[in-house]
Amino acid sequence: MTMASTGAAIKERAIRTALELGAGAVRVAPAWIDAASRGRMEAAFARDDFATWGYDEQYARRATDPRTLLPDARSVLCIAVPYSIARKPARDPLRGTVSNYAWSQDYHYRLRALLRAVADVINEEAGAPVTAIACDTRPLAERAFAARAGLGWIGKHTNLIAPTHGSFVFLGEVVTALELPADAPLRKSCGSCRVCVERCPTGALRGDYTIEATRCISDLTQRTDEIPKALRPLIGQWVWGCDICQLVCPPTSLASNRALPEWAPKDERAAQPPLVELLSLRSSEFKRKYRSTAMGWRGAAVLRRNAAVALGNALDRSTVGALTQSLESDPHPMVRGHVAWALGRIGSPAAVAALRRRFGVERHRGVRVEIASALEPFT
Ligand code: B12
Ligand code: SF4
Ligand code: SF4
Repeated sequence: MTMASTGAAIKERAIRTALELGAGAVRVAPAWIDAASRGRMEAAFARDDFATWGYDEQYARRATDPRTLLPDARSVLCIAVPYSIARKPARDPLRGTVSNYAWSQDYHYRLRALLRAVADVINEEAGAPVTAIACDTRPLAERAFAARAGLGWIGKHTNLIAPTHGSFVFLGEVVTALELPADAPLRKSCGSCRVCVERCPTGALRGDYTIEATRCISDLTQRTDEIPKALRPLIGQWVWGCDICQLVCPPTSLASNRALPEWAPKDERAAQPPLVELLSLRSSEFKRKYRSTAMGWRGAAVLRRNAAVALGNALDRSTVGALTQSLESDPHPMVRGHVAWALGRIGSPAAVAALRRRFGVERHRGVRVEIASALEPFT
């Protein structure tokens, strides 16, 4: 057997394994340095598009060179795992909305198991460890390599769109020292479509295939500090992630291939949690309900803060009691600050009275500033 046919046979076996374990598509990119993506990344970081992520030139260099993960890398097996489950959301402003990437078990567990199984097959064929795996958390420009492998194309919403699956696919990679036959990139783009750009509530998408990530609701709901005040009203009911630009995207809404049932929310509350309950989420309950999901990444206080913002957008006076309770007793100043904002938005006499009462006793400087600003229209 020649080296090339050996590579082809290993590739075929690796693909078969991945597909059997729930992958939707698998393709191979050569592990050369991706200079074009490096340039795009450096430009994005210089614009401060990713300020919340602390990415810098060094990250761009590392993420575009698979040898960061495996010193003798030759090929990157790129894998797309579909996770979209069709679901009719309940129309209830007192329920939050969770992105469909986060409403079942944390995808890192499933993807890593799949990637390890594929890596094992390659190692077994090679008779030695010749692989490294990556999914999300390691420095690798996953979408760029997936696009180069022809797994899909990068849309104006900056997600990779896979033919027949759309963009609701997770990406994972097996980097290997073996030379596997590479696939060609697709010759596709969004053309003149701009639907996602027009429908993004925060104006995060520029329309030139770049994103100001610090404006993206997905980023806003995951950050661990204060959400900029001007952006809070634009978040609507999202309490974790955001799917709007993908839900409106024609190649995704028309995609024929859907995910396995294991990606469905475990119940309705996982996809649309009642906001008043989420506002009082304590650590023990958080561990039980959210620790094993992608919503568990940033802790309970972040989810309570997000519930406060969504309640401030729901503008429902029946929630003033719960918000007042939270303003008086939430142990986290960030949560009390966002609750103050929500009460100011509702602006009913009871909400204003609660804000004034708390201003008299609140000691945290940041929370006092939030309360004062919430009371401004009423003074
Ligand atoms: C930081 C991060 C975020 C940030 C920033 C998002 C962003 N657009 O970069 C925030 C928190 C906003 C985010 C949100 C989401 N994320 Co995220 N995120 C990441 C992470 C960890 C790093 C991305 C990164 O380095 N960004 C910096 C930019 C400059 O680089 P890049 O996007 O990787 O690549 C760009 C260049 O390479 C260039 N490029 C390369 N080749 C080409 C070719 C052409 C022709 C063009 C035009 C451009 C181009 O364009 C790319 C897109 O801008 C990746 C995992 C990873 N390690 O890659 C997941 C990842 C990108 N996220 C993912 C997901 C699922 C999401 C959400 C959908 C979750 C949600 N529903 O809330 C949203 C989508 C929001 C959006 N519109 O992008 C998936 C995307 C899967 C897919 N189909 O594309 C990834 C790959 C995780 C995974 N392993 O599955 N995410
Ligand atoms: S995920 Fe939401 S906020 Fe982020 S770019 Fe898409 S539509 Fe805009
Ligand atoms: S909505 Fe249109 S412009 Fe946006 S990613 Fe989809 S096809 Fe491209």
